Amino acid sequence: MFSLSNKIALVTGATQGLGMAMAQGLGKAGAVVVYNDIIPERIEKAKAIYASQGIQAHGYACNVTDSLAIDQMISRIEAEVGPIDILVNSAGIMRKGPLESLSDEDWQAVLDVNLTSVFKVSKRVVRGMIERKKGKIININSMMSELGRPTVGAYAAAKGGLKMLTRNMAVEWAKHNIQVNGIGPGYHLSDITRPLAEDPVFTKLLMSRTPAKRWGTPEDLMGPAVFLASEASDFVNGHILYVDGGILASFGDTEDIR
Ligand code: GCO
Repeated sequence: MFSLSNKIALVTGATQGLGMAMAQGLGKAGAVVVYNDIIPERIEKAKAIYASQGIQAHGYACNVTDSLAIDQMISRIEAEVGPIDILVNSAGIMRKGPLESLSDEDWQAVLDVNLTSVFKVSKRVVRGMIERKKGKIININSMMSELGRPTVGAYAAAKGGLKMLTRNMAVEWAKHNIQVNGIGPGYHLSDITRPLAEDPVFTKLLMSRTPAKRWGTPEDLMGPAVFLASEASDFVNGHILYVDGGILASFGDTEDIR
């Protein structure tokens, strides 16, 4: 029930980091991987990485905030690769700063990529899923779907909105046998979090808040992605699966901050 053989999976933002790891997980489970990035140069570089892991992957450059570009990319994928069975909305950016001084442009960029693009891409891809009466959509949420933290206000607002967008997609599209869910990564080593991992003070805070007492790795997200992309989750709708080492279950402990 966890096999993804004969499935085509589109993962946005999957030329590096968490998106690429989840795409690799889907590929290892048998899916044909279609991956996206806004930067064309990254597409070719990623193709070699996928190939080195024996994963059949097709790359498409597209700005996922641009509806016309999205329509052109999805039409090309459907024509060149085939119908999209699984959509993972993983593209995301970070613009940090205190809310009182955050620029309108930074706010809007974060909301456009982390929230609105999910609406735009999903709206275009779901057409085929509705026609075929079958599909899986996985939106990549965050700890910040549930928690705030100084300087990530725009990101938290976007990811909080993404939690409810995920639930509303699930509510509207379940009758078409389309399961929409989310994955909420905790703190996993990625380009966005690398500065934090290099900060001993933050790591001390994080370990006090993480019952598993370690940083997550991108590989920790592979299994959850396969589960939500497979038949094993055919009656799971509107669920945000947090892969966080227990952060959201814990008030924290004093062990690491004495
Ligand atoms: C931060 C981090 C987080 C992570 C991730 C946590 O500064 O707290 O950047 O926002 O990016 O989203 O799940």
